[in-house]
Amino acid sequence: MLDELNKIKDSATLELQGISDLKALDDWRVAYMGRKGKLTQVLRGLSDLPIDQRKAVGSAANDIKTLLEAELKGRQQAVKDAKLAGGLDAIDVTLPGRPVSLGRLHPTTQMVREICDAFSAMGFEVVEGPEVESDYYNFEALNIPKDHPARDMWDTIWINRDQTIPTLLRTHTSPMQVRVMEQRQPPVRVVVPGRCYRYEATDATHESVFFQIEGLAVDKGITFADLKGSLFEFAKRLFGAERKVRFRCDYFPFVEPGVDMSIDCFVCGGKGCRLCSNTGWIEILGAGMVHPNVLKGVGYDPEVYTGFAFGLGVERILMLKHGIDDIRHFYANDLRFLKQF
Ligand code: FA5
Repeated sequence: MLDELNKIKDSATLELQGISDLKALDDWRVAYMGRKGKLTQVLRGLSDLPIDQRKAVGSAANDIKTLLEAELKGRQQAVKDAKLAGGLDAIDVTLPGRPVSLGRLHPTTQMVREICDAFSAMGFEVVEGPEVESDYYNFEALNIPKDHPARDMWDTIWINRDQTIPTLLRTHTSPMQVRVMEQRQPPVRVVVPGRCYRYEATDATHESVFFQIEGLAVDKGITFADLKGSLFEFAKRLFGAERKVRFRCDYFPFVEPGVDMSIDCFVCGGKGCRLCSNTGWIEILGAGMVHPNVLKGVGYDPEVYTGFAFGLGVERILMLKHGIDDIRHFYANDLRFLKQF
């Protein structure tokens, strides 16, 4: 009986070495260790053996079974590895694909579009202008002559201060008021989104590069009521129909009168909270009626035409809308921040 077992072992081992596909390996397993397999038959016949042989044969048969099972496992793995290394199966087409990381619009771009859409719906055209400006458009044409103390309000990054036409990085989008009026006759209704630059010590609310949106409307008979109505409508579209607005006097050399506009705090409804510094109001923009000197400068007769202008900081509005506590997050390129928009 032991001889028979050894023969089974030798033939099984020899046969196994020549098999190189998984189906044939399974057939081999059935032939030797299946229900009617050669080794199984021997094990079944154990009970017919005399008691003194039974133990030795049984133990040898079990050892052979363990050995063959281990050899089978090793061979199955070798066949799989060989397939993966060389064949088509190296690519497992059933694996889920790696997710493609999709880009998205920067929050500032989204907000610029939202604000421009709100004004487009009121009949304003969107135009853009140069970021490298002349001293003339950034200051002089806006009623801010050389050495006027108001120039201190805009800490300027100069490109060339000494040439005949001094150039700078625009400190605000207001120069486009003048450029647009020079090129067109009233009625004029434009909004101008764009990057602005200031030589700032940056902090939680000040960046040296940031976005503004300028607005300008000039025609016969435009009054302060038009300014209030348009900006009130804009605030409602952006911050909700229930918003209240407040205008207070402010000074900008290119408007008269000048104002700043606040909305009632949309977090506390005007009761006072951290966002509105307990005032109940949040300032969102500067505005005013276009100064007669600016109109004269572009050849419009201020006795015939009047207009209003406004300018707002895009990141500041984003900060208010989303409760962001530091403007520097916008341009720090941290995807954990940007992916939230
Ligand atoms: C102006 O720049 C005027 N040109 C606005 C204006 C236009 C008034 C038309 C009247 C008529 P001001 O310096 O306040 O004003 O800036 C306008 C807005 O830009 C501010 O309310 C703020 O939201 C934003 N802003 C100004 N400086 C910075 C800065 N360093 N970082 C981020 N936002 C800024």
